[in-house]
Amino acid sequence: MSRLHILRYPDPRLHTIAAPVEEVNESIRSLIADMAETMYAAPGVGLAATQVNVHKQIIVIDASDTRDKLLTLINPEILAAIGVADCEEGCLSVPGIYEKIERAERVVVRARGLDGEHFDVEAEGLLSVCIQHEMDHLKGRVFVEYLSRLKQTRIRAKMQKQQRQSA
Ligand code: K2U
Ligand code: ZN
Repeated sequence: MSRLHILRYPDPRLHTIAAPVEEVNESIRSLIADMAETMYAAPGVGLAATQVNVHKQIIVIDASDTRDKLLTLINPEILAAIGVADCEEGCLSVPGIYEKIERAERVVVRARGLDGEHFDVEAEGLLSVCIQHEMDHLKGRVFVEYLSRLKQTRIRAKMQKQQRQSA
């Protein structure tokens, strides 16, 4: 396994739309293992393949307190979105920025797992928010794009300054 580089906003590659996974094979499972290692090391609660510059519909999430319950979602689709909730969000691609975003309170998601079989997840709370956040990544959308133009401009400038300082 290896840790992968996480793209930083406003990298244009974060706006790529991910393609469906055709076959859940060893190559996909190896990528998922690397994504999980990268997520745990960050540390983060979730990670989308888009963030590591792989444009396939793959998400890894571990919203457990014990950090030992990895959820893998391949080709996820939302079957139902219920209610409305505001939750503070962050993003490994936008370090140091935390903002309240309005999301569905609960979601029902259908996806393929590591075995390639379909399964459904009913999620609420942090898991629900994270699933919606990660599925946005697969659509090429970063959470800061829900904010005002002024906030987006300030965040973009802050990220570009961080990039210059770490170069
Ligand atoms: O996509 C990512 O960069 C991973 C996010 C997932 C996430 C976003 C919003 C709410 C929960 C999870 C990272 O885990 S950011 C770290 C974090 C965790 C909990 C709450 C806020 C930020
Ligand atoms: Zn994110």
